[in-house]
Amino acid sequence: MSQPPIHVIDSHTQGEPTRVVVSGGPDLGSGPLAGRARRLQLEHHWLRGAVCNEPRGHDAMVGALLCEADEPDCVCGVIFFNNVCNLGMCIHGTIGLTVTLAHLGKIGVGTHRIDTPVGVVVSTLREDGSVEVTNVPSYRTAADVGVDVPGWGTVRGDIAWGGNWFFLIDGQGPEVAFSNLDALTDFTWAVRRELAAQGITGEGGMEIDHIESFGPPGDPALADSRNFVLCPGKAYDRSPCGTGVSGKLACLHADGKLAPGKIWRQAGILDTVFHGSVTPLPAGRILPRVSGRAWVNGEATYFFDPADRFRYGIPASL
Ligand code: PYC
Repeated sequence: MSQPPIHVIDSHTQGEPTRVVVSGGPDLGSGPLAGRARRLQLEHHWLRGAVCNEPRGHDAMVGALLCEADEPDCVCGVIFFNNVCNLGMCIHGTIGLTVTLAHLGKIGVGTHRIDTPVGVVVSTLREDGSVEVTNVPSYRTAADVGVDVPGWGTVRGDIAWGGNWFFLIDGQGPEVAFSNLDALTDFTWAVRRELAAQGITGEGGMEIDHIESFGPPGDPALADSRNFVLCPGKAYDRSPCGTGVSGKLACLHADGKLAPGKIWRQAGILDTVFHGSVTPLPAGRILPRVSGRAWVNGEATYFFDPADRFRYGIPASL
């Protein structure tokens, strides 16, 4: 049977794209979003290729499958994915999803609960069009961990959960600047490979699949820091990466460098800025709030002609 069309709405969050699949996606059944995300990964790989791979997508594209929520009082559920895997949470994607739902007339200004595979998040669409996301509880599991990286020596960083697993590096490797994208990609990719090879993981052996490198901001009047974030498929985040900002906030708070309610201004590699703050929780955890802006910039219907060899995207290997 040929695949019926799917309908998508595109947005970008300060440079980073989100493609929301609003209809025609696979039937993943019901129950907790984590189980449905596993089914998407194992049984419906075609969606990732159709949405995130060329010829329709590219390696920086983040897909967002709109679902029924399982948790009560949520406006919707969502499963985020990129060209290689699902994401636990995605803040730039939640900001994109929020403006997309508003564009569709499904929500207005105000506070909306959204179910995700790692827990419920709360998205607030403000009068001025900006969006604040209250993320899942975030925390640092290890500080100042050394990993030996050929060509770079011992690279030190913190391990933190912000809805995805991050290794956060400060002041090492290539200068964090847009002119250094290739060198930053090589450096962070080498770190990621060595973390995996040396068995350095997040909790429960979870792979650390996001690497975040920090340097000074381009303009200290606008930001406190600039980051480069390498995503699991080797693309870099064009935004400051909200789950990465959550991990950073957890580390800053654990180091006594960020008081509750104080604003941390995190620039990404394009010098677009997310604002973050923390509310302390028991056991050294924090509840991060991260805000930014997104713009709806396209809408499409995808067709799946059985005669089209690349209807599900060009695979990583032929
Ligand atoms: O904003 O959380 C984020 C994110 C994760 C991966 C790409 N963006």
